[in-house]
Amino acid sequence: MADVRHSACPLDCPDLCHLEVHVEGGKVVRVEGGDRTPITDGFICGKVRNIAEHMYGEARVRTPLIRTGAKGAGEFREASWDEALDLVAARLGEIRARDGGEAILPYHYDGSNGWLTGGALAGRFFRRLGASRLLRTFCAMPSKTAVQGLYGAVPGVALEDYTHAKLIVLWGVNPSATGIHLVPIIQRAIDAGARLIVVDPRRTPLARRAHLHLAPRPGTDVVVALAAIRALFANGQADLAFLGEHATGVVELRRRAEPWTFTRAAQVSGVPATELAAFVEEYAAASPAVIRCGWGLERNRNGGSAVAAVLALPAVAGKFGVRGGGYTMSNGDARWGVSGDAAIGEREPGTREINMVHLGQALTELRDPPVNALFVYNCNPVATAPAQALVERGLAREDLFTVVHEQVMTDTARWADVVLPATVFLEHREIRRGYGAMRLYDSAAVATPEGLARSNNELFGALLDRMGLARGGEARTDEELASAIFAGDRGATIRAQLARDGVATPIDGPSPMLFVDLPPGTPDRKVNLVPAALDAAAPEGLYAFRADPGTEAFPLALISPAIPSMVSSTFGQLRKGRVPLELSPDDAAARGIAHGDEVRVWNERGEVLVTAAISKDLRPGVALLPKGLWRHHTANGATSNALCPDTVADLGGGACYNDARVQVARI
Ligand SMILES: Nc1nc2c(c(=O)[nH]1)N[C@H]1C(S)=C(S)[C@@H](COP(=O)(O)OP(=O)(O)OC[C@H]3O[C@@H](n4cnc5c(=O)[nH]c(N)nc54)[C@H](O)[C@@H]3O)O[C@H]1N2
Ligand SMILES: Nc1nc2c(c(=O)[nH]1)N[C@H]1C(S)=C(S)[C@@H](COP(=O)(O)OP(=O)(O)OC[C@H]3O[C@@H](n4cnc5c(=O)[nH]c(N)nc54)[C@H](O)[C@@H]3O)O[C@H]1N2
Ligand code: SF4
Ligand SMILES: [Mo]
Repeated sequence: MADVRHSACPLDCPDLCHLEVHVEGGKVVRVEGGDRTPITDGFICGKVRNIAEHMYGEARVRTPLIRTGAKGAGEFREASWDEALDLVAARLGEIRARDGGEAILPYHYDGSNGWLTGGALAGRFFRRLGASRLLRTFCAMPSKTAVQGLYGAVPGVALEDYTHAKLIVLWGVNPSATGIHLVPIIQRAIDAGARLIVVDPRRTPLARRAHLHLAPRPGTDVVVALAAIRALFANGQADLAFLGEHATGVVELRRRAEPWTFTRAAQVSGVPATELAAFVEEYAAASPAVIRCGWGLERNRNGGSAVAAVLALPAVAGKFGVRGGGYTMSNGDARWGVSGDAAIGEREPGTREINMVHLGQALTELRDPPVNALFVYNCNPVATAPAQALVERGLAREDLFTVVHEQVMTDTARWADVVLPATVFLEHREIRRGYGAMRLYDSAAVATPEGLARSNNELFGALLDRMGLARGGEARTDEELASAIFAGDRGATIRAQLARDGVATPIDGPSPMLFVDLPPGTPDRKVNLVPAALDAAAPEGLYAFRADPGTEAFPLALISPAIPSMVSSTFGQLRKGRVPLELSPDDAAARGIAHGDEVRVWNERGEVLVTAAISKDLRPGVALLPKGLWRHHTANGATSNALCPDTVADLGGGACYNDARVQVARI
């Protein structure tokens, strides 16, 4: 008989599901959705339902491994933890003594990591080493910078409140793949009479159900949103009373929107002027109206300005103050009153900062000191960083010492000198709060670690000891780290909620309303429509439109959105077979390409060999190869990331994956 144990899913997904995990003899046999939140509502995605295949599959790393073959060949011998840790500590110690701490680069993102495995002892270890600091920009930096500039660190409309909306706008977001629990909520709203508008260069599953679908050229959302703002003012549909009381920068925003007539915006975005007008009419008339802003629109040169302009819409049109009205971006900024940073226990040093987008450059060009040790955890950069060929050139350096702490043998781990086996979240304790669902869980380990796998804190705790960086009396065990996070009255309240309900809610409750339950988090408690700091940070000022990077040689915009069967690159080892490049019928015909043809996709950075799939869902000028693919998904082992530039967005140093411009030909 299987035991049923409770957990929560900390994968990089907005929904943060409550899980019921069926465990037999310490092993996970099946996972089902729980009912501790209305969002999970008893169901979960297939990836986590079948996570046993990931945990116990042949790709799982079960012991420490030391490289025996050439760099990147993926040939290793098994080793004990003692041998592997001695080697890692010795090499890091040598490099630090010779070149300084900054020659060591920790490289990490957010695969399935909350407050215990995301920072904590890893943060303490690299801070005390004096390592280079990583600017974590793969995702959400332009949008976070924009939303915090306009509204401060506040949550948006709760996903469960979408049932109250009369109009739902999905802007650069594809919940059918990336946050499936919003789909039935939207359907309930539609059944109750709500309208649905989708803004996306391709016809997503929900765009098929939408009453209006605007399909802008990638990277032109700022223009679409500014044209809507201009029209709202010009038509007398702006809520001047709300703006007068609650906003600054109104005149300046209006001035910046002024050039974007529907005609001009249509030329740039490819969205017909009639559709722009229809959007404004529907948006102005409906209340409650909510915009669910996603991340598809931020991954380009104009991403920060685009998100800012989209999020200015509910202020201009006066959509706040009613349940189900306003916007949702990331709800990671709900007020918890406690923070994972408390577990790090070491101040950030003033060492150099390296934008993770520039990994390839950092490994091949950086001097004084060069990066001579790379320590990867919670991340799979060969599959997820831009400029893939440059990244691999860097990883091939004989004089680079690379350590990868991983659950499975990823394309990145294959390049390592030492691979260390990591636990899966069901094998360790994790504390995580959602960035869609406004909930927090503290989930104990429910399964026995596979093989010799160790959690991030076990690994970095051992390295703190081995390198003489530990200090007596500081928090080290998961329970001590959790106590540091939950210190104080607020922490005690959360712990009491967790003990009673198994899930906790923010200070402002599970579905706080901006302007009703809490004001904006800006210094003046108003919406700052043109925040000075953002305006100074953006190279051509906030709300500037920078032209398409396409050229005559590389005219097609290659977008790389998320797919249902993986989370970024996670679970890619389970997805067998090749993944096709999707082309619009027009672009395929212009190149004499038929469905199923072998094609070459290339630009000045690299090439990918794949089969073509003709998709009527794509607008002309746009091609699609998903994010997170592994080498085995294409014929030549390169993926969309081989074609992605390592340029950065206008705000937050964000990655510009969707600025890849390519050519395609039959082979
Ligand atoms: N199954 C699954 N779930 C996931 C993930 C996953 O990989 N798989 N990833 C997780 C992560 S890390 C994140 S950040 C979120 C992302 O969640 P989403 O934002 O929903 O995901 P994306 O696929 O990046 O982009 C959404 C949509 O943006 C569109 N798009 C691309 N360029 C533009 C543009 O310039 N303008 C507009 N308006 N739309 C554009 C794409 O066609 C796509 O349909 O999902 C999370 N959930
Ligand atoms: N072309 C293209 N590329 C993209 C994007 C795009 O739009 N286009 N989008 C980007 C986005 S939205 C994101 S968020 C990034 C994600 O980039 P990554 O964070 O690199 O992607 P993940 O697949 O989430 O990789 C996380 C890895 O960490 C491992 N892991 C999980 N938990 C643990 C743990 O507790 N300990 C250790 N040591 N390892 C663990 C997993 O096994 C997995 O291999 O990718 C980006 N890449
Ligand atoms: S990946 Fe998302 S939908 Fe799937 S179980 Fe985790 S939180 Fe739920
Ligand atoms: Mo992401």
